[in-house]
Amino acid sequence: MLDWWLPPNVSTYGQEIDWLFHLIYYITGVTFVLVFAAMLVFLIVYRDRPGRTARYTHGSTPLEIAWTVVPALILVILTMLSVPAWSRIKMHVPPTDIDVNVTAKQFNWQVNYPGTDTVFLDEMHVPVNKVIRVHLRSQDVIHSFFVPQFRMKQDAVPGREIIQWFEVVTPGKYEWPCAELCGFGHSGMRGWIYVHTPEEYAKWAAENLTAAAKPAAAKPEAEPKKEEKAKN
Ligand SMILES: [Cu+2]
Repeated sequence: MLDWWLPPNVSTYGQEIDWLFHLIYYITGVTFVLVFAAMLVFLIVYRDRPGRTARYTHGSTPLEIAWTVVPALILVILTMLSVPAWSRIKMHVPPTDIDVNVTAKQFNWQVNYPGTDTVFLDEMHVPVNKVIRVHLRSQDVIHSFFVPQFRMKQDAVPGREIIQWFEVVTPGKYEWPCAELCGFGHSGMRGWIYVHTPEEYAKWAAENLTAAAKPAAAKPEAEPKKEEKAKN
């Protein structure tokens, strides 16, 4: 079935985002209908007819004040309604012991877990029902970390480390595209985030994040060599 509306939310803070999204969507939707209905009425009522002459007007001051103040008030109210969610989601990170380093580059997500040297390309593994603190960097241009089901989108900016977080309540495999046009291969820049049950995650971590697993993790090293060749 074609999924034409928002993808299902699996994040602890998704509902707060969706509520604001729907509120803004309905306000703009109603405004859109009213504006177009008024436009059509005016087109018909004031159409050119024989014998009709133009009437010059300087407009209506009360009307102009009204249509300036009402949208301004709506924007101020929307801002005030957004502040709690913005503050909770973007300005604070809940306490957690799970950190993941993500360094974006043209055109991959490079994922590293503190305490290990392993770099995973385009895949992240995390446990369900845990706050995941992401340390987001970029090594070249601006990229954007986007997981629609997590309701999370954050630019990765060269020269900055941006800390964001998410907590997922449903295990699964989630698509992880780059949402900022970042160059020729942008459309192919995507990864997958695997959200595991605690047992599955423990098993994955034991196999991939322990000292014994390190030799197996040579996968990403082929990548820089390829680039050097391409430059020559
Ligand atoms: Cu990108």
